[in-house]
Amino acid sequence: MNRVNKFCFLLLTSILILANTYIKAQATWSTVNGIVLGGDYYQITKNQNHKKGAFWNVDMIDLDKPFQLYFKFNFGNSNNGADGIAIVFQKSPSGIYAIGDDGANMGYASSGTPVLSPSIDLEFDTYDDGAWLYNDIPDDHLAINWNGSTNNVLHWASPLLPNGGNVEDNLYHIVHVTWEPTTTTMEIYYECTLIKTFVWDLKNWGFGGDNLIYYGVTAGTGSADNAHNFYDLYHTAGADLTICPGDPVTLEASSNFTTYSWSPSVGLSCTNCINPVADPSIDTKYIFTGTVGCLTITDTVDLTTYCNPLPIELVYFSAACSKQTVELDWSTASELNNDYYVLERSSDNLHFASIGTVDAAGNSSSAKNYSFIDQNPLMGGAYYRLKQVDFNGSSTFSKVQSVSCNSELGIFIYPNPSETETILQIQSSEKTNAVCEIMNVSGNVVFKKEIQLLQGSNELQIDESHFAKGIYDVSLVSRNKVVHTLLVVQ
Ligand SMILES: [Ca+2]
Ligand SMILES: [Ca+2]
Ligand SMILES: [Ca+2]
Repeated sequence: MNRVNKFCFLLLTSILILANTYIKAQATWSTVNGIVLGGDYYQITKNQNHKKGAFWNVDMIDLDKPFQLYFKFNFGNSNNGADGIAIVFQKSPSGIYAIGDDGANMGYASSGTPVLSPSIDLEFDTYDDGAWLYNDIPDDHLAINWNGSTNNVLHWASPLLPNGGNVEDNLYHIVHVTWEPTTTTMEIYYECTLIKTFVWDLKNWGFGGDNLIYYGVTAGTGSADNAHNFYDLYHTAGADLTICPGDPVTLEASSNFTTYSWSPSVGLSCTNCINPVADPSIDTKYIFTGTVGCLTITDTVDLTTYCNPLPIELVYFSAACSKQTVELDWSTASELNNDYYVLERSSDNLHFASIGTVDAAGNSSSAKNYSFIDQNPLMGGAYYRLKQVDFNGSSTFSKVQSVSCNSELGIFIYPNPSETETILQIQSSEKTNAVCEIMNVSGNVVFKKEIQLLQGSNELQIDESHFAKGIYDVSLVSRNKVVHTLLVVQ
């Protein structure tokens, strides 16, 4: 939800609250004849006779959603100059290349067949061309026309200044427009003063049911001229986010207002920077307030703090020899929607197969102990892992454990597959010499090393950075015993 607060000369005139409104973020402007001045400033026409120009946002606007558009317009420095700036909503076949005629047509209207049609045209007209042809008044004024013609009048002229007069003072003046689709109401403000409340079904009456349309600004000069410039104002707190409680996230706000601030300050790294780091521990709605001239607006970002709870809290999973069997034990601190466990075994730490299942507690907040016996362990040792399956079928895996019981020599590889380095863990029942060989699929030995094994667990580090990607046979030969396993290099 965004709010627009309008302060004029310290007088609070009104507060407008719009639900689910989005404030225009920075536009991507495409221009016809215009000049990008830099720093969000743009020139629509030079102060030369018979010029016309347009800037269109390449992103269309959605009439089904509320929006707020903010600009600063500079109408030039000559009261006798011409002709003014228009805010135009259009779906011309020419799209972002559309341009009308110069002079009193102000770049949106055409003296012949209209170019900008269909369109809704909000003209800020600074030159009185007379009531007869152009429905003008002596005061610089707002009028609303449609379909790219100065004669298709939807709203007759309203003076921009409370007491009438000229606005070509070579200063930038805030102009903003709000749209509320549920009431089909557009409000048009000049220097934060409401000039026109325009209730009209833009989507259905203006654009034949089309909700996605282009918008932009146009301007023109005739035999009198002025430079027509605008400044693109934007202020947005960025997209709503979901984070784990306390996890830091940088807020992607953007603003080119004069001042800005955040509230509340709880969980923010700073309250007057544009992109604070937020790490709230509870759901928090942050309000991003910007002020420029008479205008104060806010946008909000909702940070929802939520983490997917783990299905089980596994305290440990172990594999150990027990006579000629392998005993697998595990314990959980808590369980959530946990249906059953699958015990899986592998000879190479690559290909696992189920060796049995155990029912789970379902939901539990107290410690649970489980065990499973592998009655027929693999010769040479094996890798074991625990698969946890939810009631909805989703599953998670424990870390892999290895064990060698019924052999005098066993090799295990961590990690596998691997990229640049892996560890061979070698189990030996005695102190002895052995040779480790690694062979590629063509039968070429790429690694060979003689090693002294101690009784128990031994480790050998393999630098595989010079190995080609592929599958390798790893063998360990100790006196009359040979064991093999596979290594995958990625
Ligand atoms: Ca004027
Ligand atoms: Ca005029
Ligand atoms: Ca006019």
